[in-house]
Amino acid sequence: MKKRYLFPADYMADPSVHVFNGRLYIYPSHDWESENVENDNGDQYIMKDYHVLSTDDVMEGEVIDHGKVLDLQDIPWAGRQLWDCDVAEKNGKYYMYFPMKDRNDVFHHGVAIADRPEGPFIPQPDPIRGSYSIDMCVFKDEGEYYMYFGGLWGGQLQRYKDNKALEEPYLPSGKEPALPSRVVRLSDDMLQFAEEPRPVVIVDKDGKPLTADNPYRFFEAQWVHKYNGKYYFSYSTGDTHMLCYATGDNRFGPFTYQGVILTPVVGWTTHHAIVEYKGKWYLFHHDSVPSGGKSWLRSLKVCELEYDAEGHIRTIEGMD
Ligand code: FUB
Repeated sequence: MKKRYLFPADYMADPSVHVFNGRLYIYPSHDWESENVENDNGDQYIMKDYHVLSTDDVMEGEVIDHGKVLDLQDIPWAGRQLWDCDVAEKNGKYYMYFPMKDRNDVFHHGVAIADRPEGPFIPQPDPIRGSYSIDMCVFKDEGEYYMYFGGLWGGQLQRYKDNKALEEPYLPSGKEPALPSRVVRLSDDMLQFAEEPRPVVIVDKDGKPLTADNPYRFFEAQWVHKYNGKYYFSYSTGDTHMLCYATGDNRFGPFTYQGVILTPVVGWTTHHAIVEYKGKWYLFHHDSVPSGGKSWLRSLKVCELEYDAEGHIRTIEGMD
């Protein structure tokens, strides 16, 4: 299968991808060389700004870097670490949602606004009220906008239960239900949550929630798309290093586990977006091959994604 490194000039990761005005826009994290020892808290991911990339030909065309569109030092509540962002368009304005640690090292979600998909994005003064954890995907469905979010370990999801901060983090183990991703409807002005976030439960073929010891359970990097009327919820399994997916009949789930989209890549993290462009489906993701395996220096990659006649996604080899 043909694959392509999209932007060899720099280390970028965590692609969120959308088609705006007929052009394909990529909103990645911008990786930085880090002196930190690699740890489970993700301290090696010290990103400080965002760039926007775009193209009109995914496998062959020129990928344009529109430059720096948001800088950590311009965000009033900034602490550190700009991780995976996403962008949505409403009424001609473009809203970038990004996770960042505040000065107490707690992740919240910021919003920054632009007049064009390629930015620049101007940050709001404060984070979204009640926001927590990382890795947002904003999905437009029937005229409303929904944000999916959450990530374990360094992503801090284990610090919350029922949308409240816990005194002590709690990570389920063994046969306990795995920690779920979250979904929330955004307010009409796109700047706040319109309701309390709800859990996104992934169940097996018997309708039982995947358990914490299941290697295919949710960890981080959620993405949602629709294919043939079905909702596809895809995600990274984190410490088992796969991209997997589950399907459902509505945006809130539960989603039934279906299979592996991408087997492990070189590097610890795996993270993706699935998008249709000019009649073909693509998997955008990253790996650490060009940096010689440094997990904090990742490179954007793309390949075609295929479904079988029943709508199952064909598994792609991560090491190819
Ligand atoms: O890029 C930092 C973190 O690494 C992301 O938020 C995760 O999804 C993982 O890719």
